[in-house]
Amino acid sequence: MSKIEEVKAKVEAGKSKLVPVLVQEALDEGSAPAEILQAMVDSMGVVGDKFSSGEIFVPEMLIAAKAMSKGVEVLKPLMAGDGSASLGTCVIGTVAGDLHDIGKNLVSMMIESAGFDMVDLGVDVPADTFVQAVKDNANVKLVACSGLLTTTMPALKEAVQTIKTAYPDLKVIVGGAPVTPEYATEVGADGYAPDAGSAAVKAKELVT
Ligand code: B1M
Repeated sequence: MSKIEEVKAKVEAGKSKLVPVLVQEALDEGSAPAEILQAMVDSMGVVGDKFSSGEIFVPEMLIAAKAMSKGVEVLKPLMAGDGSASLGTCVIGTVAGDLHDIGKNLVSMMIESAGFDMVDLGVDVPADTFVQAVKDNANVKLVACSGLLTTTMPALKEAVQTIKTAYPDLKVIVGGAPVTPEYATEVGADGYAPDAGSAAVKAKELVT
């Protein structure tokens, strides 16, 4: 089994102590950070499929998520930007009722590496909290809202509309597995991205 395959297997098995060690070993063997990251994202897809088919339950999903987060911590310094030019501040969070944060964290990491200063509000963020964060922080140019559940799509809509009502000119980007470009347009977002890499590209495009 290659080191990357081992990383995948141990994320799926939720081995939080082992995953960061294996990620480091994969790096030491010359694997690219992006390749290792993609392997872990693929593992979460497998975990989701197993949950859907009733093979595993919420606790197993949770420990797999923790294992992936530990692996991402090892990669984060390698994927950060050089900090030379700031494009402004980006406020990011997962919308109200939604506790999924791995995708949001990856998006945050990539937007940061594109040159933004990040203010991460975490998960389960009410619409008004996004607005408050824009008030409380200097030079906010972008708000990024993540939503992973079909049941929290209305919360995503509320977040975008509340932010846009308070700050009509502020750019808002949305994303997450159930979000489509059509939905993003419908709720009044300025941008949509399907994954973390394209979120960084779109973020930059929106403010420059
Ligand atoms: Co949950 N969960 N979960 N879960 N979970 C999903 C999302 C699900 C698809 C699993 C399934 O049924 N196959 C399903 C949603 C179904 C639906 O709504 N259609 C689901 C469910 C049902 C639930 C619960 C309701 C289960 C229950 O309690 N019965 C519950 C809800 C809790 C809540 O939020 N209120 C629940 C709970 C959990 C855990 C807490 C156990 C855990 C999350 C832990 C954590 O995040 N810290 C969890 C996990 C781990 C998953 C899966 C397995 C993995 C999610 C993940 O991290 N993926 C997931 C199945 C799956 O995704 N296949 C599932 C990896 C991550 C890198 O991808 O988050 O999609 P993703 O992010 C991507 C893109 O979406 C995009 O870029 C990211 C990186 O490329 N993106 C953006 C995300 N945000 C963006 C923002 C942008 C742009 C792009 O701009 C701002």
